[in-house]
Parts: sequence; C-alpha cells; structure tokens
Amino acid sequence: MKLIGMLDSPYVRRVAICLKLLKLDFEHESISVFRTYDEFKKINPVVKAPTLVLDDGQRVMDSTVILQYVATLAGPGERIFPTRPEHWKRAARLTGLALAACEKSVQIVYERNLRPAEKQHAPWVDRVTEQLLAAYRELEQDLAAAALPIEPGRFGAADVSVAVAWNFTQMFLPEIVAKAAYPHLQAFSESAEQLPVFVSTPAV
Ligand SMILES: N[C@@H](CCC(=O)N[C@@H](CS)C(=O)NCC(=O)O)C(=O)O
Repeated sequence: MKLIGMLDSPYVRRVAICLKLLKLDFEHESISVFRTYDEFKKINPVVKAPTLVLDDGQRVMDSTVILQYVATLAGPGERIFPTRPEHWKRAARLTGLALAACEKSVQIVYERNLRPAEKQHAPWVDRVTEQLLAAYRELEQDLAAAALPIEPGRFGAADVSVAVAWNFTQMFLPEIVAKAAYPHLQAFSESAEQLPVFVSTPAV
C-alpha cells in the first residue's frame, strides 16, 4: 500500500508513524495537496491528505479511518489501539483533544497562508485560537494527572496523535501556543521525537 501526503501534515505523519509501529510495509509518496494539487487529484479526486492507496487500487482517506483499517492488518501482538475499556476511555479523550488541536492549528495556518491579508477575519481567528488553547490546556492537565508512556513498545495511536499534534503546532504557531506554559506536553514531545519511529518520520 501507498501513503500519499506530506509529513508536515500532522494527519499524514500520525498515519506514517502508526504504520511503522504496526510493522506494516508501505510506500510513502510526498505529494502536496497545495503545490501539486493536480498530481494529487489524479490519485484522489477529493485531494485530501492522507490518502492510502490499497494494493487493489482502492483509496481510503481520513487519518482516523485509515488507522482503524490498518490496525486490522497487523500481525498478532502489534497494536495501536487499547483493548480494555478503561484504556480506551483515556485514548479516546486524548485523541479527540489532539485532533481538535490539529484541526484548529491547521485552520489558523490556512487562514494565514491561503487567505489574502485584507480578507482575514479576526473574530474567526480569535475563536479558533481560543479553541486551540483550550484543547492544549485540557491535554496538559491530563498529562499532568497521568503521564503518557515513552517506551516505544507501549506507544499507541493516541500517544502518537498527541506528540504529532504538539510538534505541528510548535512548528507553525509557537507564538500562539507558548511551550513554556505546557511543560508536560513539551517533555512528552521531546521524548517521543527521540524515538526511532519518530526520527525516521520527520515532519520537515
Ligand atoms: N480529518 C482529516 C483531516 C485531513 C486534512 O485536513 N488534511 C489536510 C492536510 S493537513 C488536507 O488534506 N488539506 C487539503 C484540503 O482540505 O483541501 C484526517 O484526519 O485525515
């Protein structure tokens, strides 16, 4: 199978890292939904990254849907999702917050990069910024209450999603989300980004 999309997308990166955690073989094509729109459109007319092209040619999109599918392909013992309800509860909450943080970060980046300066709408950016900060505040509280694992063998999709979201926001919006105000997230991210599976899947 082939993963299509740039690793500077937190959605593409979370899928790439999880595929590696699951020890699944895949090819990666770094095609941009913006700079190479027409090329992307030939693969997936909806032009959404990530897109996973399966061996039979079918194309699947949306990182969460892709992860649900690829998790079923893994060998015995390779897991990115918890099996016990109490673990799922935490993973679900962390993943929801991390994906909201990704979405709000991406919205601000798009507003800045795609909309002409004179057309930018400050009330919308303020609202999205408030939502982004709320998501990270909640994540910080959760991590302060109970640390996330940093051993590679215990990493699941939720942990990957938190780490990837934080890295993306720090890459593009460090002046909005000051890392000093989120010490648990920052420490977790620093540990995660040193793991071989993260190092071999760089966001830039
Ligand atoms: N919910 C989707 C979001 C994916 C997404 O928005 N990807 C961006 C790249 S970071 C994209 O495809 N942007 C182009 C567009 O939406 O037109 C997921 O989890 O995969």
